[in-house]
Amino acid sequence: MAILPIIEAPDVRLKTVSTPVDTFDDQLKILVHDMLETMYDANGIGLAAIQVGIPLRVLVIDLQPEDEDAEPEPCDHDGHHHTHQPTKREPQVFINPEILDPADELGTYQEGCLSVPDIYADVDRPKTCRVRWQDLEGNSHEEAMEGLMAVCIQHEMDHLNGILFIDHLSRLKRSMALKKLEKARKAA
Ligand code: GNR
Ligand code: NI
Repeated sequence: MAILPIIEAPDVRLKTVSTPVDTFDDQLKILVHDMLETMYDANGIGLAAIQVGIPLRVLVIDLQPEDEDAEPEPCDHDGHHHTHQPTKREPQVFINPEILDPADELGTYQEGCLSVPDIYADVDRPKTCRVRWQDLEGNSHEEAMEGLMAVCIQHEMDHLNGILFIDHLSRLKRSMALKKLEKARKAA
C-alpha cells in the first residue's frame, strides 16, 4: 500500500544482478502489491523490483494499464452513481523468471523505461520466447510469449541482470540519451 520512488539512470543500483526469491511469504506479497501500485501510478506497463531499490528477481507487468486521461465511464449498478476507468487492469506477477527458446527472428520496438524517463529508442530483441516463472505461492508456470508481452518481459528480465534498454544502443546513442536525461534533470 505504498507508491515507492523509482530509481533513475545513471544510478549504479540499476546495474545490480538481482537475487532469486527463496521465501514466498507475506513480505513478498507486500513488495508485489507496492510494485503494482507504483507501476500504475507511473503509467508503466512493467516494473522490476530493482527499479524501486529491491534487488530481488521479481517483476510485475500489466500491458493494459488504466489510462488516467481517459474519460471515466458512468456506472450505476447497485444503485450507486459512480464512474470507473474504461480499461481493465490485468496485473501479472513473475517471480524468478527465466527466458527459454528465444526466437532467432528479431523484432524492433521503440522502448522506454521508467528509470530512463522521456527517452525512447528502437531496440531489437527475439520476437518470441517462452518464459518459466513462479507465482506468489511458489508454484511454477511456463508460457509462450509474443508481441508486446515478449518485448516487455525481455526488457524486465534485463533489469534483473542489471541491464537497461539504452545498453542495447550504440555508445554514441547511449551517451546522447544519458546527456539528454542529465539536461532534463537540471532544467527541472
Ligand atoms: O512502461 C514501460 N513501457 C515500455 C515500452 C516499451 C518497451 C518496454 C517498456 S517497459 C516500461 C516500464 C519499465 O521501465 N519497466 O522496466
Ligand atoms: Ni525499464
